Amino acid sequence: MAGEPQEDCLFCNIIAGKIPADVVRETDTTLAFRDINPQAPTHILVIPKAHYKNAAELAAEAPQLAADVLAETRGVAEGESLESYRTVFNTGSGAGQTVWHAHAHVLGGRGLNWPPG
Ligand code: DGP
Repeated sequence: MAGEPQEDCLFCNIIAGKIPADVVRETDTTLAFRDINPQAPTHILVIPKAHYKNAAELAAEAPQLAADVLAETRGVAEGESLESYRTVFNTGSGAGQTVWHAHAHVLGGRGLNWPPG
């Protein structure tokens, strides 16, 4: 059920402390940790602690939590002293989503091309 922890979800297991992660920020409702496969000098994921399969489901079912995630992307950027950065929500496999727990990528520390691939 949306919002409930899923045993087979990688990010739910990181939240539960069962899988280690390099955590950089935490609030009551969100967790931010470094991506295991960084695509930029700074590449941090911000996730809601509650399980929603992607940003679309999160926005529809828990809009305040979606706002919390977005606010934390700003917190991450400030914490990393990023003047310019990109916030990305891959939604659906065709857009590159591989982990089915909503997450924002925060990428920075290098020039970023537009449009993305
Ligand atoms: P996406 O492709 O948008 O679903 O992004 C998933 C990201 O999750 C991807 O950039 C790699 C990252 N990732 C996958 N497994 C792990 C892990 O075990 N630990 C961490 N820190 N990141 C992971």
